[in-house]
Amino acid sequence: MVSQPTTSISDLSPLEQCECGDIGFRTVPRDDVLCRLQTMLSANADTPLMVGVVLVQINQYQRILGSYGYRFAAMLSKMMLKRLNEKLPSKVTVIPLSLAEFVVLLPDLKIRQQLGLAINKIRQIVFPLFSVLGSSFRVNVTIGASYSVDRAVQAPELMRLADSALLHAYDGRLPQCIHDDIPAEENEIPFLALQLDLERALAQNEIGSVFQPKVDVHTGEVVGVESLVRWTSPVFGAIRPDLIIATAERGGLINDLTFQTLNNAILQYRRWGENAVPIAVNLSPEVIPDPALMRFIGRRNIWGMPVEALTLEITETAFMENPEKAMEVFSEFNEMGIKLSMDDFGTGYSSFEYLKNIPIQEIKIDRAFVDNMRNDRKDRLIVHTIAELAHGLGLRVIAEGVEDAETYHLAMEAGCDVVQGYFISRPLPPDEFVEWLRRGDWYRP
Ligand code: G
Ligand code: G
Ligand code: MN
Repeated sequence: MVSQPTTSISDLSPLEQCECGDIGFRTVPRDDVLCRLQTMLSANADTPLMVGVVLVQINQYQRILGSYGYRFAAMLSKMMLKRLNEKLPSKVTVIPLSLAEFVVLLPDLKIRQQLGLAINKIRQIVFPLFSVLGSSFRVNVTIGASYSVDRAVQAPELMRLADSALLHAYDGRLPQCIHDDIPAEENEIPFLALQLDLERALAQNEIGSVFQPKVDVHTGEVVGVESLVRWTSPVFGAIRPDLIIATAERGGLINDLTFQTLNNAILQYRRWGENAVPIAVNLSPEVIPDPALMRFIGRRNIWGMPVEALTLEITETAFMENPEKAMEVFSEFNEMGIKLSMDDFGTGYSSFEYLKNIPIQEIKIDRAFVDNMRNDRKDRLIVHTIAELAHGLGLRVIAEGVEDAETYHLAMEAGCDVVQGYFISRPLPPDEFVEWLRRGDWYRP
């Protein structure tokens, strides 16, 4: 008689002893996924069929873990895996990469649209409530996908494309993304390398500023300039300003960038001497709560530029992300004598409550409204109404994005005080600004 081996509780590992023990959710290493993927790609080699990779990530999984614990979270993941397996066609492979991430491999796509349909199907499957330990749950997912458009693509690259699509979705706060939706230049410039080069450029003072004039609509007099960041990376070429800002924000470099743009402004102001005009600098919402920046701006003696000549432009959205903090910081700026301007007005969600109390001196109406005044009576009405409201509150009104004489006059009729845009001038390098000022040939009504 063969004696059965018996296991006593003391033989078990601590994990197995604990009552939450094994939920039976096994993740698969990426290496194994790549093997499966490569097999699918090889199987299609002599056919026109393509392979699709769909990464499905549960949003805020850390919140589920932190609020309900591992056991609960793992049961949810297990239910989701089960649903996907049951509801997707059997030729489709669903693999759990982690508790929060699944990869769905589609072996035989005929056209790209099928990938989109598969993504919709996955959303439909995931959407209905999950019931875990007596509680109902809605799971939200972010999806990144790729497919073998390029017939020669290998599994690791196809997987990377899906990962980069998922990243793009997160960065853009999109629900989903397929790799060929990503703008080409974003694929060409790897974020981490760009971040490193930006860090170096900041250390070496390579970030430049250009200046776009603002003129009084009635007199045509230059009342100031807006400084706009410019940078040509020696490695990647000219980088769009919004990409510079996004890279700086994500890479923890935004404070340095702000110091540099403020420094550029101060330096230029001094160099312009008798031609100097007030300068507006854009402030990223990320730097608003930074005490070091506040101290820097507050140290009047290092300026060599009267504080009164500085305006800070902050977008309406930035104001509203943290209104209390914004209110506090802006009051401090105000006490220092610095002017504040609410940028891109009309596109965010400011409440009248804040508009009433926030210590700003100026509103810049978003160019989307300004630009469209020529074509649309409603946009004229919006600009007119914003101007009237702003004047009632004692604020100056700027129309940005004025591109022709007609818009200039419409802005004037709508009651705007100042105009800015290509029609007056493009943003100018510092030396050209002085020349432009000397020539004095910009439009006057
Ligand atoms: O010229 P333009 O393409 O430069 O600018 C694009 C966007 O980038 C604008 O919305 C502008 O507000 C923003 N921007 C330009 N320069 C700066 C800067 O120095 N700091 C911040 N935070 N934003 C800037
Ligand atoms: O968001 P902010 O106001 O800071 O944006 C300034 C941006 O608008 C810069 O990118 C600048 O180059 C751009 N810009 C300035 N004048 C015009 C214009 O007349 N038309 C268009 N389309 N863009 C303009
Ligand atoms: Mn601006």
